Amino acid sequence: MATASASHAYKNFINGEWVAPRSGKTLENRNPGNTDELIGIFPLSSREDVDVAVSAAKEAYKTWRLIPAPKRAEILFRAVELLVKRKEEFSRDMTREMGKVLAETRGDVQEAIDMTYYMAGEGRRLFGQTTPSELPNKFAMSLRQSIGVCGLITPWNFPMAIPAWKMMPALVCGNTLVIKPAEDTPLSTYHLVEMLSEAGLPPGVVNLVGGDGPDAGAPLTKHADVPVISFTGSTSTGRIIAETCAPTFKHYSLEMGGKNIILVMDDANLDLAVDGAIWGGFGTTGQRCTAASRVGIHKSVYKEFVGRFVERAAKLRVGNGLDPSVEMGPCINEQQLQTVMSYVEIGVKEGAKLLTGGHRLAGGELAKGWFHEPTVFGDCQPKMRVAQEEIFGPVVSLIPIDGLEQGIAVANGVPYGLSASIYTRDVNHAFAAMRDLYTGIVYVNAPTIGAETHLPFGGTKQTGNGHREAAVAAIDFFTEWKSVYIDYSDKLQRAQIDNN
Ligand code: UN1
Repeated sequence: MATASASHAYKNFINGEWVAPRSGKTLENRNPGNTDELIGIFPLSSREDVDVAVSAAKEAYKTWRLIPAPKRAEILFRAVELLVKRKEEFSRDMTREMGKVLAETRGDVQEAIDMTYYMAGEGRRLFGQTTPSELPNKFAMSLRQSIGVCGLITPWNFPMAIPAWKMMPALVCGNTLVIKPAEDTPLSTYHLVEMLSEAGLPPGVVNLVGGDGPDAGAPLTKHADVPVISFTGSTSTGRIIAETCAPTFKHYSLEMGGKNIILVMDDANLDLAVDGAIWGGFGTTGQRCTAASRVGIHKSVYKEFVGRFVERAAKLRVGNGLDPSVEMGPCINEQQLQTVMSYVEIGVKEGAKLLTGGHRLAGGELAKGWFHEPTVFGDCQPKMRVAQEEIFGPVVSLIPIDGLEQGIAVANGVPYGLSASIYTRDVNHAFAAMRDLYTGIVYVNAPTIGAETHLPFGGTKQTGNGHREAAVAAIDFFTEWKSVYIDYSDKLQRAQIDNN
């Protein structure tokens, strides 16, 4: 069988074969840090390609769902061993296609590894419950059942981790799937699919269809044979997906935007808080849904924190992520860079104080990429657009706060609710914040990024639709509960009636 990496022209993976898109259309995947570098030519699939992939997944589901979960998990264990062996190569490829620095792409592949080990372990759990019946000689239990073909749509900022978050629980639970990765970073998903195929996954269980949202993603979300959709991306696309799924009551899980905050209290270890805010704000060039794009700082330490933070931000080395001295890579594409630049203008216009950065970086080697300076706005009002809207770039808005109560109000006063953090040495403040921050994730004395795979991941309000990824929460999403009653009394027993 031809492998995806045999040439620069990549294909779709459908029913265990690498096949050219029926659409005949392709897309160039270029390095966002140097657009002269072509990573590969990838399919731009159409509805027809999606249809073929869904039929393959539907057919494969008939047998895959009946394979015992521990056996399904063994394939995942084999795949993860292959991933571990090739971690460095895949990390380098990811830096080339996505731009983030090698330390971070290693983290991304590691997150895929962690999730695969975790979900493979679930193959021997997938616990249901047994419980006493209210009637004599009657047995009651709940079982997890697979659902069917899952449509997975994944973003470019975590090109291997997020596909793994969705694929591994879907598979171990007995579902089959069609995945459409982001058109900016398809290669990493190709690598993941190749590993699963090499590990012995039966044909049709995983299908990969490259392409964009309107032509490949939309037909997948609309498909009558796809009862489950899992999406990570923007809130505006998530809303369209919700509308698409509602009429037929598909199950859909949405992971969308964030406007996460770090609160720095007057008793915080400021060195630690500055370290955390730099990493949370500028790690992955701020292109994480968990990025710390706001920092709320107690007025009594505001000046000192801002001085240290701005000095560090201004010194960050921006460039090609494969260079070990580089600390921050490019924006993913021209459009994202434009978005960042437009928010800089918006911030200046609405009266935020531009403390450092604010410009595209296009000198020398950087001219061929989508680089932007680490940018900090000071003296922000909580309702300014730069303090309310997700920018998804290297821009951090600093907001002075009076104390814990107001800090929490500022933290919660945005349309999103993914992640929040507090730096404090006061245990009372820490516990009050853990209780009152209305987000899916809270950190104490650590930045807003860095979720681990065995805890639920997701957020409140416009960040999500009530579901969580990772951990057992993912198993909840990719299965359906079935309650089973077995009456061995040999007579009619009426619940709620005969036992009273
Ligand atoms: C995302 O930004 O979409 O918690 C996911 C984190 C990472 C995952 C981020 N483990 O920052």
